[in-house]
Amino acid sequence: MKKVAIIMGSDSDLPVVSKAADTLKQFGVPYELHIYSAHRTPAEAKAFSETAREKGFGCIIAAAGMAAHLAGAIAANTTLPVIGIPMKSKYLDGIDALLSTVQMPSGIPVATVAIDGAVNAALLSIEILAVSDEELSKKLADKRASDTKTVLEKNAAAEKQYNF
Ligand code: RP5
Repeated sequence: MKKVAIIMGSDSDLPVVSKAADTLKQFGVPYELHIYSAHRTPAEAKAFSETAREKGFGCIIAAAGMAAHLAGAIAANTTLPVIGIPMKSKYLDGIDALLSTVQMPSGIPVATVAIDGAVNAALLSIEILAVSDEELSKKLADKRASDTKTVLEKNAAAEKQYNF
């Protein structure tokens, strides 16, 4: 199976981004996690992107906050699919990172998830790998069914408590 890379701009992103790692683990998808910054360690971020395909990665998740150029800088150096997570920061609530990540120029796509959307980033990366992996695709369908069941159970409990 192809691996997923999780790259983040700072260790301060870890508490949120580790949820992407947890999700990949739940699905049995191999991953690597690295802290590389587009601004503070641009050489490492570039080298990783340029060699990711030959190292067996199928998708890259890139999380960054503030002037968040990491996902775009990675996408500029690979044709692997790149998923950007805009991270919330204390000044502008993540709107700065959202706009920096999502507004890519034509030709260099970044699939941007919600602010702090680490779980969805992981799920999207799994969906990308599952295009050519039946077993993974079945796991995704099972998870959807189980999530739906949970919500319907909550609905039943709420209806029972509040409706008369
Ligand atoms: C970004 O700047 C990082 O991704 C992080 O979200 C933000 C702040 O980084 P620290 O100053 O906490 O290291 O590059």
